[in-house]
Amino acid sequence: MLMIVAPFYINRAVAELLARPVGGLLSSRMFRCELLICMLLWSAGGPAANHCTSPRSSAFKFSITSRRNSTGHWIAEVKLEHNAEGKEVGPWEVDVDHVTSKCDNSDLITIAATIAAPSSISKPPAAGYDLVPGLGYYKLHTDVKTWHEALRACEQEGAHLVIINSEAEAKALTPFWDMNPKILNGAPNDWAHAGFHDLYKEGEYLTIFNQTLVGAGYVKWYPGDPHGVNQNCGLVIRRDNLLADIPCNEKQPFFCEKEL
Ligand SMILES: [Ca+2]
Ligand SMILES: [Ca+2]
Repeated sequence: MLMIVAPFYINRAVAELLARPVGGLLSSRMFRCELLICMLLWSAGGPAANHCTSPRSSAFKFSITSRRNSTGHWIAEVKLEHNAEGKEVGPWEVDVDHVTSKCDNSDLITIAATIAAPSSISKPPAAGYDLVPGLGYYKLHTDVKTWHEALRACEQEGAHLVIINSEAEAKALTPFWDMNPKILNGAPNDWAHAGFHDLYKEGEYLTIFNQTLVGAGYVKWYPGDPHGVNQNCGLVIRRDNLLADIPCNEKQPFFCEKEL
């Protein structure tokens, strides 16, 4: 995360001049934009970047422009350009705080831009995985396997059996079901192995990374589940992506996941 703060004083007369919606003032406005960018570069890059050239970066560049609208409010606009390749990059987020305070004949304008970059530029772990922005890559395998076979299959692809960590992640699985309306006959058509079990202690469900389901963030059981001693491996159900259990040796489709 990069935090950039660009405080500067601007004479009120100049501010009003720049704010007038007159085309002849364009050059003055441009000068003001350049001033902002230079100050931002200095803040971002330290002494080595303390010069007024065009912003250059192999990773990203951004600019902030500031104007006063017809109701007298200051508006800050941020433009961010980065070199993301393809669509498999996580979202960038920009938050801008713009505060104006008056002191004698000057306005103190503080613009704070917080840019949160993706933690890494990731790629699909294997063929057939689809990106869910902000969450990860997912694949509903329709080739049926036992739970332990599915566990290994996900790992061999650089992923893991899905662990639902939120309501949003549960909802994100729905399109994968919708793309595969018919996998098996009967009720098993609606079941897929997921990354939790109670293999260590009956009734104590843990994720494959030994987190409790509460700790993982999602505990919504299918009505009547979980069952008991003969059903120790986790399922996700097509209907609302609710959780259930199943005998581990039953062959089912399975969801793999790789976080961003
Ligand atoms: Ca997850
Ligand atoms: Ca059990």
